[in-house]
Amino acid sequence: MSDSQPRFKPYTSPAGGWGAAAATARVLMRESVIVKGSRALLAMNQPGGFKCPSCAFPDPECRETLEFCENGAKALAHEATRFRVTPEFFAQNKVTDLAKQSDYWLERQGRLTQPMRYDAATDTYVPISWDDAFALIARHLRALDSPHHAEFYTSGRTPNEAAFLYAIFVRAFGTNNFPDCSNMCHEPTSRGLPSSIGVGKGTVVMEDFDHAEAIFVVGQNTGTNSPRMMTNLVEARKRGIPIVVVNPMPERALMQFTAPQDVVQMATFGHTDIASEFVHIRIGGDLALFKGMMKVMFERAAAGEAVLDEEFIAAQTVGIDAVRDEVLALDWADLVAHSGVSEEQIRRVADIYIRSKATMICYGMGITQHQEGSRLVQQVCNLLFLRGNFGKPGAGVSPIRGHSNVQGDRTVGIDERPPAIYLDRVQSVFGFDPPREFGHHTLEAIEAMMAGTAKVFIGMGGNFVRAVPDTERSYAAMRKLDLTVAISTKLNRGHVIHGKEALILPVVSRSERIETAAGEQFVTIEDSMSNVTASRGVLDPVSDQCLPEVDIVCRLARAVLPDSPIPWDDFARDYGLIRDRIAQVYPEIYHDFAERVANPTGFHLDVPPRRLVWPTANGKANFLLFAGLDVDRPVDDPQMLRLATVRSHDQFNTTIYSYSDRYRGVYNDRMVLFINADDRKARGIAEQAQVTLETIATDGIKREVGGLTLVDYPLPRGAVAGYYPELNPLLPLDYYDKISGTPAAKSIPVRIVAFGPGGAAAEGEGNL
Ligand SMILES: Nc1nc2c(c(=O)[nH]1)N[C@H]1C(S)=C(S)[C@@H](COP(=O)(O)OP(=O)(O)OC[C@H]3O[C@@H](n4cnc5c(=O)[nH]c(N)nc54)[C@H](O)[C@@H]3O)O[C@H]1N2
Ligand SMILES: Nc1nc2c(c(=O)[nH]1)N[C@H]1C(S)=C(S)[C@@H](COP(=O)(O)OP(=O)(O)OC[C@H]3O[C@@H](n4cnc5c(=O)[nH]c(N)nc54)[C@H](O)[C@@H]3O)O[C@H]1N2
Ligand SMILES: [Mo]
Repeated sequence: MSDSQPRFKPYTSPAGGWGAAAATARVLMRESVIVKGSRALLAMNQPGGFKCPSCAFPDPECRETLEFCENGAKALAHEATRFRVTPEFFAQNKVTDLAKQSDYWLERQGRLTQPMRYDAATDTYVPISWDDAFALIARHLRALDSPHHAEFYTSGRTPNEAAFLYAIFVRAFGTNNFPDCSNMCHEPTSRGLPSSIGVGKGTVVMEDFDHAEAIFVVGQNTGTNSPRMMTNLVEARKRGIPIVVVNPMPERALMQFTAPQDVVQMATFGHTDIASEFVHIRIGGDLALFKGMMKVMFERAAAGEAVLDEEFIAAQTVGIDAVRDEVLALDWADLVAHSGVSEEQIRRVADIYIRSKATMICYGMGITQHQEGSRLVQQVCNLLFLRGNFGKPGAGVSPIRGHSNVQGDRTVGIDERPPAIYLDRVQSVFGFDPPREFGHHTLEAIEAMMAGTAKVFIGMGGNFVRAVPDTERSYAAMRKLDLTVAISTKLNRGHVIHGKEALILPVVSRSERIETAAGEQFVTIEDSMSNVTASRGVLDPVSDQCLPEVDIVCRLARAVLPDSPIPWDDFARDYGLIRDRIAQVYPEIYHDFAERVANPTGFHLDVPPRRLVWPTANGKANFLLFAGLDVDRPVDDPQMLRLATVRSHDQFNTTIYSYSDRYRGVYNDRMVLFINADDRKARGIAEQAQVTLETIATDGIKREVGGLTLVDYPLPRGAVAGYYPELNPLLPLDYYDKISGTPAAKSIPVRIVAFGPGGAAAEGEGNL
C-alpha cells in the first residue's frame, strides 16, 4: 500500500511523546523552514518574543522549558513557510481553476506577497497598488445607501491594537455590523455567562491549576486544540487530583499522555494517565449529566449531608429554589437515557465533585456548539455555585477559547451588540457619535448577503465562507456581493469564492517584525485567562508589500473617512498611542496599560467574579433555570444520527496541514465518518464502506455529502463524527443557538441515505 493510500488503524500509544517530537521536525522540514522556524520557535511565548499564533491557552509565568507544542510548531511553520504566492502564480492560475483545488492545496501554495485585485476579464487576480486598493474600497463603501450594507468580519488572530482601531473605524463609518469567528465558537460563553456571573469570560487563571482539587474537561480535545494545557493536566495528575473527562470520543491525549518536555518520561517511554474518570457522554448529553449531578447533591443535602456550600449560596446567589425543584422532579431513567451515562457513574462523578473543595470546569466546542449552547454554559455555573466554586484558588469556570486573540478582540470592541458604556466612552474619547443600533453577527451577515442588502464584505483575517454553515448557500451569498476584501496571510477559499470585485490584501504575520517610522512596534494579545502580553515578531516580513494589520486599518480609515479628525497616521506610526486610547476607553481593566504591559509576563485584566463581585443586573450570581434535558431540538426519525463536526490533529480550523489524524488512527483521508460499529451493523453496512449523509432538515432544502468512508470508532450509539469544514454543507444556516447565534455544529441531525458498491455487509442484518 502506498504512503498516500487511506489507512485506518487505531492509535494505541500515549499521545504526545516521540510521535509529537517527530511530527514537529517533519512539519519544519516540509515547510523548508528548519533554521528559520527553529529560530522563531525559540522566541515563541518567551518574554520579549511573540505569542504563538495557534491557540488561546495562556503561557505559564516562568516555565523553564521551551513553551511550544507540536501544533504551535505547525502553525508557526505554516506561517514562516518558504513557499510564496506571487503575482506570477496568479497570472498562471485562473480563479475558476483555483476554486477547484482543495483547501489543503490552496494553503500549500504559501504566503501572499502583494495586494491583488480580481480582474473579471481574465478571471485572474492582478497586482494593484495599496493606494488603489484603498481607493477601490472607499469608492464602494462611500457609494452605499447605508453603512449597514457593509459587513466587517474579524477572525481571532488579529491583535488588540488592530482590532480596537478597526472597531473605531467601522463605527465612525456608521455600523455595528461585526460578524466574527467568535459568533461560531465561544459566543455562548460571551452571551450566556453574563446572566449567570456578570462577565462573558472565564474566571480561572493559570495558578488555579496548582490549587484545584478536581478538574473537569468537558467537550474539549485538549491534546490537539490547546496542547499547552496538557502540561497542567499532567501536573495535576502527578499531584493525584482527579480529572473527569466528558466526551463522546475518548480523545487519545485525554487518556494517556507523554509530555515531550519531560525528559525522564521521554527516555523511559513512560506516560501519565490523564482521565481518572472518563464519561462517555452522548452528543448533547451534558445537560442530563449536569442535572444528574445536581440531583445527587440536592438529594444528599435533603438527607442532611453537608454537600452544598450553603454559605456561598446564601450570600452570593439567587434562584436556587426553582433549579432545585426542577432537578429533583427529574427521573433517573430520563437522565440516564439522555446522557447515555449510568446512574452509578453519575453518582460517582457527583461524589468526586462533592469531595473536592476547589473544582474548575474547562469546556470547549462540545458544550457551546449546540442549539441551546448558551443555556448549557449557564448550567455549568449552576453546578459550580452549589459548591461555592468561585472566588477561591483552584476553582471557577474555564472556557478554553480558540483563536489566540479571539477573547481580546471582543474585549476591545469587536462586538455586534456593544454595551452602552463602551459607546459612551468611544463618543467622549474619539468625539463622534457611534451607531447605537445592534449590528449583524455571522449568521445575520449571511442573511443580509442572501437578501442582497449587504453589498460589501471585508474580512480582517479568517476564512469566512469556509468556516460558516450551509456551504452551498453561503458560497452563493458571497458571490452576490459587489466587493469582497480578504486581509490575509495565506491563500484560502474566501479568495476564490468572491464578490463581483475582490481584493486580497497580504499582512505581516504574528511572527514577523513590525517597523514604522517610530521604530520597532509590538502588539498585545489577551489569552483565554484574561492575561495581556506583548507580542514582538522576530522574523523578517515575507515581502515589503505586506502591511501590518494596524497600518491597513489606518490607511483604510483615511481613504474612507478623509475628514476624520482621528489621528490615524499617528496611530499607524506609534502603537503606544493606540494603547493609550484603549486605556481611556476601558479604564477599569486597561488602566496604566503602558506601564503594565512592560512587565515581560504581562498583566491580568480584572475579572470581578474572582473577587465575588457580580456585575449582573441584580448584583448576584444567578442560578438559572433551563427546564428539560434537550440541548438540541429532538428529531422524530428512527434513522437519525447526531453528527459532531470536529477538528483533526492536523488542521487549524479551515487550514488543513495534512489529511491524517494520527490520534484517531486515520491516515490520508479526511472524508470519513466515525460511527459506533453497532450503528453501522444495524444498517447492514460493511466496515469502511463509502456512504452518503443527508441532513434531516425542516426547510425542504436537500443537504448531502457523499464519499464518506465509515470508520468504526468508540462513539456512543446514535453519535457520528466527521471533519469540519468538509461537512459544513450539512449544517443548515437556521440550526443555531438563538441566544448567541452560534451554529450547532456538534449536533447536526443526519441519516445515512446511500452506501457505495460493495458497501452492504455480508453478515448485515440491516434495517435500512
Ligand atoms: N491545532 C489546532 N488548535 C486549535 C484549533 C485547530 O483547529 N487546530 N482551533 C482553535 C479554535 S478556533 C477553537 S474554538 C478550539 C477548538 O477546540 P475544541 O473545543 O477541542 O474543538 P473541536 O475539535 O471542534 O471539538 C471538541 C470536542 O468536543 C467533543 N464533543 C462533540 N460533541 C460533544 C457533546 O455533545 N458533548 C461533549 N461533552 N463533547 C462533545 C468532540 O468529541 C471533541 O473532542 O481550538 C483552537 N485551537
Ligand atoms: N462545522 C463547523 N464549523 C465551524 C466550526 C466547527 O467546529 N464545525 N468551528 C467554528 C470556529 S470555533 C471558528 S473560530 C471558525 C473559524 O473561522 P475563521 O477564523 O474565519 O477561520 P480560520 O480557518 O481560522 O482562518 C484562516 C485564515 O486566516 C488568515 N490568517 C492567518 N493568520 C492571520 C493573521 O495573523 N492575520 C490575518 N489578517 N489573517 C490571518 C489566513 O489567510 C488563513 O487562511 O470556524 C467555525 N466553523
Ligand atoms: Mo473557535
